[in-house]
Amino acid sequence: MRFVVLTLFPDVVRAYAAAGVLGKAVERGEVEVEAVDIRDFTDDRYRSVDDDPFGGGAGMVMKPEPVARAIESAGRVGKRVMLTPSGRPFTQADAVEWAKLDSLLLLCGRYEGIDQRIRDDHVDDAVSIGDYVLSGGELGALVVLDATMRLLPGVLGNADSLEHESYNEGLLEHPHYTRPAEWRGVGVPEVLLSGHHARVAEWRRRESLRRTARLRPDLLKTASLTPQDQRFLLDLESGDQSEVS
Ligand code: 6GU
Repeated sequence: MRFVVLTLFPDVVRAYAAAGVLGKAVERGEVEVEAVDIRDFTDDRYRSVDDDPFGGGAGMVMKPEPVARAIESAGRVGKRVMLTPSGRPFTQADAVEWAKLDSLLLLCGRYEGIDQRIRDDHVDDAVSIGDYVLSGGELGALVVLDATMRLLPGVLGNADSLEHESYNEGLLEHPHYTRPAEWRGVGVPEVLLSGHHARVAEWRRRESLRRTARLRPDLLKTASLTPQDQRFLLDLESGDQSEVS
């Protein structure tokens, strides 16, 4: 899959794309990351990419022409997505959809924003990665890139992790433990050492439900819950078996 990232900081994007799982996928040719410097599409002697906002006020706005030229330089792409705190929330469902495309263009804003005419007519979507303000869209673009590329066949190298993720869909993950079974005086839940697969699966499901109820109760509204899940959650509410973890 080809990712084209339009940015004023192409080095940041290239550095990230060279590391870890993504770096390996790039080396293998499964993922291509093109970091395009928007400044290369200016034509004034100062290479200026921003200007004062019409209507006045603080801050600067990214000029439309260099951005439009940078978008056009990418050629045909599957989707063009702008990263901005004023976008709709990016979700795992977007990553699943976008992983089916052959290419994705990610447009990073800086300054107060990009001229609205770009958003209206030159991109297909505008997303945010959360309710906080970053100084630019680069971290958002890398979040979208990472969440999307790790769904591509062959990238994770461990088909099992993804299967398990989809099984657990809509709930927070259960706790994980590894050796040693006692570490600094703290043990591991006995059931995990029992070798009893059905009981392990049940424990993990309940810990997922417990953690989700405690930390992300909003997710329970849309998660697919079995009658046993529902019963466990009702027991949780009445008794007080909840804890932070
Ligand atoms: Cl995508 N960009 C910026 N600048 N701030 C954000 C964001 C994106 N998502 C949340 N905050």
